[in-house]
Amino acid sequence: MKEKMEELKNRIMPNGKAMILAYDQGFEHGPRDFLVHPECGNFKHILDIAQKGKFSGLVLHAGLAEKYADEIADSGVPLILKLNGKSELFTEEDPFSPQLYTVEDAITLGAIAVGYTVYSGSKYENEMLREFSKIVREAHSNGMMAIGWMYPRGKAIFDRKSSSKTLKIALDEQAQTNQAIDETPSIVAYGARIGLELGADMVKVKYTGSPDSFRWVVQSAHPTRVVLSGGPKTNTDEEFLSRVKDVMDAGATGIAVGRNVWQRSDPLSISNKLHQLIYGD
Ligand code: FBP
Repeated sequence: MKEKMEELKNRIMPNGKAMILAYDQGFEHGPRDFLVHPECGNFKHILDIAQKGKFSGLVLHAGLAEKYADEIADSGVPLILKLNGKSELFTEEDPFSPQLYTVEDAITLGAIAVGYTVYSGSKYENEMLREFSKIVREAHSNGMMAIGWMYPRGKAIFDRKSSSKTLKIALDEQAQTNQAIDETPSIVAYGARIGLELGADMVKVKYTGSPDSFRWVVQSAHPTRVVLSGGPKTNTDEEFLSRVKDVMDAGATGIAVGRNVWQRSDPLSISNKLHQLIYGD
């Protein structure tokens, strides 16, 4: 099992670095994310970007993974199945993203790793922590990697009267930088650490605004690998590339991003630049 795990890890992290394309936004945000560029909603176009752009993984929900199983297998791009999800139509302040598929489903669909979002801080965090910890165990028993989308979120993290000491530190950080509370170093680092404590092999987190603060996130998760979540498309390629450079300088393993690649008019051009930054070629 250990050998299988090593082999699969090398596929998602060739040379120890990861460049993952996320395409679960049609579920999480809705097809509005595809309006900016008509081809964004065409899965074959996305798979083409993943293959030609030399991505080391592609994140999907089960529907696309099943409908395009042959094309994905032919492309050679490693599949990461996202096991939970929620739509943005449900707007309660405390989010819950239920598990929808199992590790067994992921294996049947040809995935070599599984992903799961944990909204720590939500009043439903207990449920998500429980589900993800079980998924990590099942994935590891099958020699697969488990990746946590660690996104602290919910009413409690906006409560200025909260008794959480981390939140007090985060509010001080926010006062200095004007960052969103869920992007402050203390909150992001705590989410990343929970991923490590639950056994995740990799955690995907938001950017904290500077290489120094991101280094703290990487240290908090160590030895779990840390990858950057992209966020909305930046105005220029350079702006996004500079953020990726910052996180790589801070010790990140790479990226797991979507809109900043496939919403661009020339997704292959930015993919090549990202590959250069992450792998040096
Ligand atoms: P992007 O790079 O497009 O931001 O995607 C990263 C991601 O984590 C997706 O996997 C997921 O669908 C989405 O962000 C969740 O976004 P939000 O932070 O709005 O919930």
